[in-house]
Amino acid sequence: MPSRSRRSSSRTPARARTRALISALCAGAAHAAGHTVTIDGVKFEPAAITVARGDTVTWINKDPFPHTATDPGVFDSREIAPGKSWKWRARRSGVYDYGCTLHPTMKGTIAVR
Ligand SMILES: [Cu+2]
Repeated sequence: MPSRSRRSSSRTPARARTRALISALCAGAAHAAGHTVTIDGVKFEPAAITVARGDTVTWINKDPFPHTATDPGVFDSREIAPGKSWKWRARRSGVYDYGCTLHPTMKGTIAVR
């Protein structure tokens, strides 16, 4: 059947165009990923993460008392209340060692590619 074969042969290029469009969108600078660090049991989890420039890191405090995510001179969440979160956008590459100003044993690292 000529009409059926024509239809099926036109399907592949359409799909390829869609795939090309999606990968073009994902390759753009505007495509930023989100990462989550959970604060639970007086620990950052995961303690070390690697993100890309432009990505966002969100700390979620699951403890029943406040914490901070602080790298002095780079970022400072101030007190994140229980059940609340705080977001930071990684704009420059580098390795950022941070901690909680309220609990000196809490340490974390963010590597920004
Ligand atoms: Cu803390």
